Amino acid sequence: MTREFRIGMVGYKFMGKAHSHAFRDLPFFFDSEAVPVLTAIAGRDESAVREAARRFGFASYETDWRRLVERDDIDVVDIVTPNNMHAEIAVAAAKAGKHVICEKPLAMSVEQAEQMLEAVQSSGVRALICHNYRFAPAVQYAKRLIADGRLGRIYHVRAQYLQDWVMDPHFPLVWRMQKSVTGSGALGDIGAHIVDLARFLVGEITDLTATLETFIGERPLAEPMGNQTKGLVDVDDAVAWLAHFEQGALGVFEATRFAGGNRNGNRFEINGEKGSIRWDLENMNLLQVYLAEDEPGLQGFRTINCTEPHHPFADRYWPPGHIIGYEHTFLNLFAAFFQSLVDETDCRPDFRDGLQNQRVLEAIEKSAEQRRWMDVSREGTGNPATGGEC
Ligand code: SOE
Repeated sequence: MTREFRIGMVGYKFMGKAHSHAFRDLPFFFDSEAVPVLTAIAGRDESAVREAARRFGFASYETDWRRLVERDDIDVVDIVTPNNMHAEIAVAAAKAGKHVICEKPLAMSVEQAEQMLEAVQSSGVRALICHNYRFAPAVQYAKRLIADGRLGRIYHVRAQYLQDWVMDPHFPLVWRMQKSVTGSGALGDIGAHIVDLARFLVGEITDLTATLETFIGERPLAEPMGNQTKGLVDVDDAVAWLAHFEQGALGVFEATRFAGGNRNGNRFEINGEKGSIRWDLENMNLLQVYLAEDEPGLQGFRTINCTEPHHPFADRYWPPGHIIGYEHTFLNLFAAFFQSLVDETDCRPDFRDGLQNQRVLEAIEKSAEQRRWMDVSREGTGNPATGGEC
């Protein structure tokens, strides 16, 4: 017996395309009883959103997201807008009794993230935050190795997210570089991903010290306003931070849009007492594994192609060696979410993960501003780790 979940999407650019593709391809690979139905898509520009509806396969479109959220033929609202719209849409959707899917970072602040979680919890709906990289099979297998104790006690988490798409000073001031729209720069856009991977694989971060950097402070406006042709970049181009984990590991993190030659270099290496693992999104099916127990002549990192029957999600796709891609991380993420709706169980990462992620981001910003270690509390924003202030 199939359960249809009627999708109302708000937004239609990069993530709109990735999500729509995943919804449409799910039935090819997941014989779940949950079937997403592309019912409506909303955007302010009527010609653009009508074209998106046609290309992505939505049955209808709206030019006002509020109308979409109120429609009684929508079960799930999928938010793929710039970050400054996430909170208002998610709260309205939850209050209208819709389940919510929201792109990362969850919100513009911890306060907004708390309001979004509260709206979801009080409405009894379920809400997913799209940290899709957790659902790369190699990352899921890394989690299994760590959880099974194959690395033993974890000493180090080393995570980077390296991009280079805005290194040209003539690249215009797009929304991902305007604080009023995005909240933060590389920090929330790609730093949020490595925060989530570290939390998923090793656990919670207790305190940190950080620095933010903006390399190019002024950029051409995409559309000049009168005689104003340039605008200020008021967000970070790069961020680096050190962190302690609740279970005792030491974290070294870096996220930047100025690492020339790295197009989407989301990477981690985790070192434990019994072994180490390495993963790189740009070779997403591969996991490098070092096990200290290997005989002396075989010591070193081995490269595993996570497409064997034993590997997560492998049975959903192709025979061994037939690799899958970036877009399939969204299929795996959404398949888990829709199954949780059918089974009425929790699906992570949910808005609790989004809120905790937002707390780490806010602690990073406060640490950089105050040039000191900051606690990452479970209840609020980061507090100075020294002096016992609370
Ligand atoms: C741009 O930096 C971007 O599209 C991010 O917004 C995504 O979250 C990341 O997965 C890829 O790069």
